Amino acid sequence: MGALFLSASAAAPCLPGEKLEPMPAEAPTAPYQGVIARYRAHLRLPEGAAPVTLLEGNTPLIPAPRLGAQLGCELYLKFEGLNPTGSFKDRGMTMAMTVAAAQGAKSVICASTGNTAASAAAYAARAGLKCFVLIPEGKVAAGKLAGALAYGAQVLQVQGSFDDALSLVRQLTDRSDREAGGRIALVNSVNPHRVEGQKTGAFEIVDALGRAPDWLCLPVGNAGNITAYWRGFREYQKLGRVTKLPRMFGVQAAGAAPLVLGHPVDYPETVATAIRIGRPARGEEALTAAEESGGQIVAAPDMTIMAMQHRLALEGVWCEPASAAGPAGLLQEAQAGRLDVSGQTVVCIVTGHGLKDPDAVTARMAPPLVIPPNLDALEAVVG
Ligand code: AN7
Repeated sequence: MGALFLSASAAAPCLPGEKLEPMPAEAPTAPYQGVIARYRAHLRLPEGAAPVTLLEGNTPLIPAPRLGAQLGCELYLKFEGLNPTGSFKDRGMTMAMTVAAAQGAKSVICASTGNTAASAAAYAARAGLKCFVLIPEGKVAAGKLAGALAYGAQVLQVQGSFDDALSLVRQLTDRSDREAGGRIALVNSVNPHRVEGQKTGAFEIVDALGRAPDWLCLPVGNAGNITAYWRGFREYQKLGRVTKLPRMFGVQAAGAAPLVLGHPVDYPETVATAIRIGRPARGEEALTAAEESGGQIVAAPDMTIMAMQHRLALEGVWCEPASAAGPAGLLQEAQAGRLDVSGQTVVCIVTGHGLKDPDAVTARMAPPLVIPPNLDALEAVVG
């Protein structure tokens, strides 16, 4: 399986004058078909369910040598922003939508800070299901809202937080399960199939590195992803694919850090709107993952998160603010002397693409210089 991942990057560019090797008559590996096809043996799915897929997963582990050098570690960014809808949510959504379709659901619904909404909308479109998404009014990044609309979901803005929206959809689907035979499927990460799909990220890391990293660092909002990764690593350990498990390092935004504070946050606030969540549905599981793995969950302030977003972009990886929270927390703890990752292998899950939230950059930068259309003006700037 790992060969598929490596072969994509193994092709060397052809130099001028160099002879081109003739193409092999047949492709050396079968075309990639998404995380269900690749990991079906490890996923709990109804037998015979036809995958609803957009070929999610198979994302690259990009080395980040400059930030790694500062931390004294071997640092990789698993760029989940390269999934079909621009975030890690697609790994779980292929599973949730496959099961919903197999079970005869007619529509799906979720609450979302944005990425789940865009992903649910795309996979529902693919499956031919109607999709409703509830988002906190005015608190969803432009690229996510546009995505949900583009894929044809019915978007509802709730006058409240993500937590209020999640509570609403849970009540609705509980009632539909009781009274209407579950015709409307809940596809938030409280849906067990979502976590099943998201654990494939852990499998890919082990398949690529040949072992688990020493630390796995990721942002924590509703806490589905940290739960999924921990499960994935543990399942691979049971199968003998890894001997040593990684420590899980979760990071919340300081203004939305219920797991660090030890109590729910009624009015979460952060520039990282994806993780603006005060009552994480899988909070207990996140705390268990951190504890069992010898890891930790910390909080990083917005300023630190935004500085890290900028920093990662200068290594060529532009992510949305929430995704920068992971490495921001890592660097913050290392610099404070509370964490030592020197000589270790660290993988940061870069959960969403920067294109999701362009305003996070443009609102903070001076607008680009305007020049008249003449060479003197250009030379005055470029030198
Ligand atoms: C980019 O889309 O909760 O801890 O509704 O979009 O598994 O919730 C998004 C969460 C991290 C946190 N990074 O993951 C939603 C939603 C990005 C995210 C998280 C989210 P979880």
